[in-house]
Amino acid sequence: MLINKLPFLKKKSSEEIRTLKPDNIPEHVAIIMDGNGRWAKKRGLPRFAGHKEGMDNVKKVVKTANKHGLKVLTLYAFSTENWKRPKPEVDYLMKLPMDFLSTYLPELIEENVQIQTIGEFDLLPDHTKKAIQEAKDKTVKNNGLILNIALNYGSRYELVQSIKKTVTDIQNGKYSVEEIDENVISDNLYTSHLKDPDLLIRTSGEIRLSNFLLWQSAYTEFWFTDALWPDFSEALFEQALLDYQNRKRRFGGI
Ligand code: V07
Repeated sequence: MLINKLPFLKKKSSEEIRTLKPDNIPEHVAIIMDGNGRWAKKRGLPRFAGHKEGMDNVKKVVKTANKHGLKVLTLYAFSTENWKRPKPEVDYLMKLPMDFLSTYLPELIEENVQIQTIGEFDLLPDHTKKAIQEAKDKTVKNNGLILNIALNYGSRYELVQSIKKTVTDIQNGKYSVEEIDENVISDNLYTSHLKDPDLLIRTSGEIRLSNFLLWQSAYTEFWFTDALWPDFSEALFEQALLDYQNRKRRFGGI
């Protein structure tokens, strides 16, 4: 049979489509955790309650990421635009890293997770920085999943920084204008040490990138769900991974 020699011509059985293959798990998944305020509103609760529930869901998602052997999980926790929210909400959000780490850091250490961040870390409140820095230090030798939290992150700002750094390097004679290429820009982003995301998930029905990983997501597969972040379950995460496996990535080729 010709079809056995050309397996890519063969139609996938429904079984092949429904089961996760361990050899094609995305290495790097990025998530925009949207819909926490709406989750709370639907229940007549204050927005804070939604953020707290969303925080607890972070731990569940880390567990699923570990279960499937992901290497990097990047979560958009706080954008450069989020400072415009009412002060009490910003103050509450800035306490969540401490709340999260005081509850879950021991388990994360147990699970060999390494904590990293991307974004303008220095501009965070001192108490927030202190808690996160301690978690980074305590997990720096862990070689399991990288839990990469985007905090005070904005992609355009990140690109501006990268370009400024590139210009400064040129002024200092490190290389010439002709030598600027995609790698030079990438190497000056917060994510220089990470592979680009294979899959980007956004919850809560919004179909946009909102200044998240603009450069890094050039060839990323996107997956959207109407589920609000606190309702984003293991089953939905696995559905996203399965849908990823059923896509054909071409990276601009044919
Ligand atoms: C935040 C909960 C998740 C939904 C989106 C907004 C609110 C976990 C963290 C965190 C931060 C640093 C760290 C470990 C965990 C967090 C903020 C907001 C600012 F090392 N959730 N979460 N940070 N939300």
